[in-house]
Amino acid sequence: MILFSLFATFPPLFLFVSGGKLPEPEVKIELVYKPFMCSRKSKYGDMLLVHYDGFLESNGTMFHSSRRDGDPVWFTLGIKEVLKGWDKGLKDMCTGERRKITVPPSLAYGKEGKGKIPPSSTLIFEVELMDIRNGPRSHDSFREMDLNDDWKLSRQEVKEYLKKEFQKHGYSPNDTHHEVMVDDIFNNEDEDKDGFISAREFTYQHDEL
Ligand SMILES: *[C@@H]1O[C@H](CO)[C@@H](O)[C@H](O)[C@H]1NC(C)=O
Ligand SMILES: *[C@@H]1O[C@H](CO)[C@@H](O)[C@H](O)[C@H]1NC(C)=O
Ligand SMILES: [Ca+2]
Ligand SMILES: [Ca+2]
Repeated sequence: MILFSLFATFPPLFLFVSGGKLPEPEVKIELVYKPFMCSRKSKYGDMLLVHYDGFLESNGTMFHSSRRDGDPVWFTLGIKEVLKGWDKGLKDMCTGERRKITVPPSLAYGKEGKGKIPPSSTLIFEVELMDIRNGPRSHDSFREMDLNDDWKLSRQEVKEYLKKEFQKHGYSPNDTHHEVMVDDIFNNEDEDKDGFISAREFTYQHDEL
């Protein structure tokens, strides 16, 4: 989990913490090609470069193809920059891997549809992951969070930051909820478990494999 793309963590935690809710519709993932070598898998906050073809499930029409129409696209996984179905369906993917993902309308363009996509369409994407890069974790955002300028982030500083982010996005702050999130963040980010997130721990992402 990544500090700077906190929003990746908000919605799931929010659901979790507020006691569940409806089961989310799922993306169906089919493996088309798995490379022999896989040194790194995509995770939330990573920037991914993909080529993709998009089809309507109803009649197989291709509505977009990055190969046909231009260049592969970069996006950041898990921050709702793309369809929800992509955020869910393109995790833990190796560079060079190809997948076919089937995305229900609620994780795509919904009841309204959009442009060439009719209302309530299930979409099929054939996606090839070309490259993975570290997501943005800027020096500036670290400095902004480090309130006492000691080059490390305490739990309190992270909590303050969460509170601000929540308010900025129209949620009222909730201490219990923030504690849970802070725990989650420290579990993932405080590599040497000294109770602080250092600038180094913040800036350089550790690969998990
Ligand atoms: C497939 O469905 C779309 C949307 O309903 C329609 O625009 C398109 O003409 C259809 N294509 C074929 C080959 O039937
Ligand atoms: C705050 O969060 C806790 C658990 O996360 C929840 O039980 C509680 O209802 C929330 N309080 C408010 C005021 O939203
Ligand atoms: Ca500090
Ligand atoms: Ca640390």
